[in-house]
Amino acid sequence: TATIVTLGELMMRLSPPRKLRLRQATCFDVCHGGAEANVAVSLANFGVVARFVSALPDTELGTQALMTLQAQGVDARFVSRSDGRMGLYFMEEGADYRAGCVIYDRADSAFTHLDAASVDWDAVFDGADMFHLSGITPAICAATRRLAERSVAEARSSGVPVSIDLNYRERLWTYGVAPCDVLPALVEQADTLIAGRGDCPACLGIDGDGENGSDEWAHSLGVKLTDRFPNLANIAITIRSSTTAEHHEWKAFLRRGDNAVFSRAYDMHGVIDRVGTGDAFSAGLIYGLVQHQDAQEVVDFAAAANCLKHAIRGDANCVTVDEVKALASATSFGRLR
Ligand code: KDG
Repeated sequence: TATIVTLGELMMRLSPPRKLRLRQATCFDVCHGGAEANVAVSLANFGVVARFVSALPDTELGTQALMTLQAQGVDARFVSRSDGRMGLYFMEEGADYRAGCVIYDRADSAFTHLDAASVDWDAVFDGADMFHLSGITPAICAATRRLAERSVAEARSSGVPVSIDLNYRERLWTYGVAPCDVLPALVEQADTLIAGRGDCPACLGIDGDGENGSDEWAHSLGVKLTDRFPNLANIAITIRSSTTAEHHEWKAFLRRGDNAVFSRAYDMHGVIDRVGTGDAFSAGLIYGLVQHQDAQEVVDFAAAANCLKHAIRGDANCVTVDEVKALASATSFGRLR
């Protein structure tokens, strides 16, 4: 079975129940999330080995977070326990035309104290088929940027292909560098790039031609990215047309060598939780790639995984390969029920 390594921060998420606004809340629903951790949980649910590298505080909150990873079957042997606090984020769910919002409370988290020199990189990448990182990790602070850079370099020197999801979060990147100062050098070393429709202009200074989100735009963006980053074997772009917090259309584009394909477009109604849908896509894409599926199968599997995540509360996609395949191959379906 395949082994995928991911590295990133796992936070505790606190959200008011029943779509209450934060200012109305008298209690919070608790779960855990973080882009690369979400990918690991999703991959563990697909039955592959998902090895997560991180640091959690040596407190009960850290123990609780670690137990949620272990309960989902993630290989957490490389999650160290250290000084620093549990990173938190507060999430107000959107409803209809009211957008949701996220408030980070993660400064000085244990993850920001993770010293790259203390990680046994040879053991981390032993037997690994792919390493996945997102643009969130280098966005947090200078220390996590160094950690991200080191992890990619270590993966490369171990011969492990690298996947990067740009995952642009405008509100991170507050330590004096811009995404364009950091991410292109990481993408140069990657085999697989995953980007939302607004990510490439913001993170790489590259945009497609034509109307943003159109098929023509996606094709031209794929060509420009291939020209700029010739090592990229796979370029995936996710395209969400937002209407309201609970309804949008979504599809994905994958360029693999000269082969460029789209998934079907999903019409999403009654969205339960949109957080982590991009990570669900990344996990589906990685799963398809390591299973040697062809380009159309890969993008269809990843898109169906993304679609199912919209119907799952919490950051991570707790669905099986069979459930994803059933949706990917369904010839007729309506709303998520
Ligand atoms: O992709 C989902 C993430 O945004 C969420 O899990 C929280 O990692 C997170 C972040 O930094 O926003």
